[in-house]
Amino acid sequence: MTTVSKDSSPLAPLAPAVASRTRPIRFKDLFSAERISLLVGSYDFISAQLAARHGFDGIWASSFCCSLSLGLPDINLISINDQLRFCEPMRRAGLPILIDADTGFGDAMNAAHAAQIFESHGIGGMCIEDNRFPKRSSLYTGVHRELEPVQLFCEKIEAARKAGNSSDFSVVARTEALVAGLDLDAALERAAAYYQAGASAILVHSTSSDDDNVLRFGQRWKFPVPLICVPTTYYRTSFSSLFANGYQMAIIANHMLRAAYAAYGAAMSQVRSSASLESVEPEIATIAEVSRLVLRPDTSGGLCGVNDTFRESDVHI
Ligand code: SPV
Ligand code: MG
Repeated sequence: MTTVSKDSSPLAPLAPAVASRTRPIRFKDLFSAERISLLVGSYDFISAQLAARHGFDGIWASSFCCSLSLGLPDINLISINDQLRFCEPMRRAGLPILIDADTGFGDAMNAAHAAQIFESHGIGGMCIEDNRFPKRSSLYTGVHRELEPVQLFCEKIEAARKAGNSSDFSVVARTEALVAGLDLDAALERAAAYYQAGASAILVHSTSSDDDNVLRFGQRWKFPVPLICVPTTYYRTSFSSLFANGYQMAIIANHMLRAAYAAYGAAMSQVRSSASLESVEPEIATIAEVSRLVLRPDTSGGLCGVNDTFRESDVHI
């Protein structure tokens, strides 16, 4: 079945990247034998900058967070150009970006087109999931879930891998088998087929609060590509336990957005109840603190120089 992407782009297309911004990040270099790598779900410059400042390894351009920040549900509404618009400020944080490309924007040709565009904008990789278009967020409950036939999804992976000009662009294949209620064997079977189709890494998703299937998947995985997981619902599992059970990367998918939402709410509630800005002032970042993200002190101690994060030649994208 050929799937059709709904390109309801609420944002204007990006101009092509300038040469200095197209240096690709080798996403695959994030995987290490010594420790688990951590990506943070981000959706704007500040969330990406905080991920960099706190020592995380990369950015997950989360469809859940990017959709929500546009006031949209995570149901395959955001387009290739939307994702590029989100990545534009995020890449100023200097971390490699893995774009959450949902179902790949359509069929194999759409996925290949997306891979070409993302790579030409210096993005490190994209992740496509085996949900059938139009997907519904894995975190939404009460949803009937159908997966792509394995062969069709393999064609998407293969096409996206071949579309890139260099082997440095990663195509992560994500299986939603466990989310859709299939068993561990079915999930492993799908992932093995995606490996054979050329996936650079496998993302195994689960929305169970129990990590059992995810850990057993990691123990049984025998192929030489890294495993990634998203421990949103089995949040009690430590990163070291994920690593010990075969995962080289974990995605902290939506915590930045949820933390921001809680902090915004707490501050505004305090302003509303105290009917003044006084009590909230010590609770929030200073103007200088946030301005320093984009400016640096000039010689007289003011803040007017442009911060290094804005030097295009230094930008890691
Ligand atoms: C996202 O962050 O958009 C993801 C992870 O795809 S999840 O929301 O858990 O599906
Ligand atoms: Mg997503």
